[in-house]
Amino acid sequence: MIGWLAAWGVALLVVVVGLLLRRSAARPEAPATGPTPERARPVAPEAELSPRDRFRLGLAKSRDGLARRIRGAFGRDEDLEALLEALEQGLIESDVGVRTTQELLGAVRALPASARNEVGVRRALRAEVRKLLADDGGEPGPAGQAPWVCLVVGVNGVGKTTTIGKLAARHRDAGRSVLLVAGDTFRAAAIDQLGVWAERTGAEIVKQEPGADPSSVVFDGVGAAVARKADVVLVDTAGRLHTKVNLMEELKKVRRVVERQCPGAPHEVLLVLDATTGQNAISQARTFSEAVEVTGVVLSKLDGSARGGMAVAIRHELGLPVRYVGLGETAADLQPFDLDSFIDALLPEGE
Ligand SMILES: Nc1nc2c(ncn2[C@@H]2O[C@H](COP(=O)(O)OP(=O)(O)O)[C@@H](O)[C@H]2O)c(=O)[nH]1
Ligand SMILES: [Mg+2]
Repeated sequence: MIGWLAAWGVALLVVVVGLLLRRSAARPEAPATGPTPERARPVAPEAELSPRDRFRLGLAKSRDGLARRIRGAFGRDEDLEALLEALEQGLIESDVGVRTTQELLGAVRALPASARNEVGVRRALRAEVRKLLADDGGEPGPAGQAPWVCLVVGVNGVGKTTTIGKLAARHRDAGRSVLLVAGDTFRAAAIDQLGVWAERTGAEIVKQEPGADPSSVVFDGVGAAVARKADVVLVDTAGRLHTKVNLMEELKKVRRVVERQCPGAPHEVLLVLDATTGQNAISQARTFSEAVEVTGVVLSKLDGSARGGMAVAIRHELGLPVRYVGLGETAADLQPFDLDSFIDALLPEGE
């Protein structure tokens, strides 16, 4: 009898442990409690992750930071003003931006007292973010134009060249021919870096010697793309800031050359902003917008930064759509901005 009971006990233990192991294996992330979880390693190789999972993984720090701040806003005080103040601080620390934060707080203020709890506030914030970002749409790309020309601009180190490499990979995967133009002629390393991406993705590249006039490279590159009937042209540009005025003049000139070589181009001017630079990115966006008519933003380095709120601020304060987010350094880490994935990754409904 005792032996029989012991056998059943062991069997039960095996089943329970098995179930627990399965549960933890199915969860790609560390539990939300305790200190900031490290960026969790995915169970599946990164290449097999769905876009939604990539958003979740890349925005882990932003999500945890915001969750802690929202949670911290409750419990101490029942007073609405105290709650709003704590939320305001949390949202601003997440780089949602002062003006946008006020809009979001308005939605919380409008909540009936019965919904003024963590779940209710999350719902209100989610709904308001959805409203503010509602018309962000789709991945830019050729719609009959050949070539379709995309100019990529931004200050040094934000991730322009890397983004071009990732974009080249996406367009190549979609079966398009791609030509890269090495318009950042300032350093030899920048030209080489683009060359590596060209090789890796099977794109063509047009380049000149370091120190060459960027406009001349762009003239050659776009001219070649027109002659060869390339599908997509991605133009890299320099971004060194110590010559801010010169840089803007240079970019205007590059833009004019593109227009002249290919009527109707550039079809897209992507401004790359580094999410880790916070509100400074907003002023960069203003400066670039004035010079070259930016049509969309790539928010890079969202992985590992606790400032995912930037995407909301950019859309709301600058009226620029966020086209892509950079969630790492590999080709698969550039993701088209998807509103639902973004909101679920940043502000999950029940956490
Ligand atoms: N973690 C992370 N690093 C990135 C991302 N995008 C670019 N980088 C890194 O940022 C650094 C600067 O990138 P680069 O493309 O050379 O910037 P550029 O000067 O604007 O052309 C490189 O080390 C890149 O690997 C991203 O989305 N996430
Ligand atoms: Mg570069």
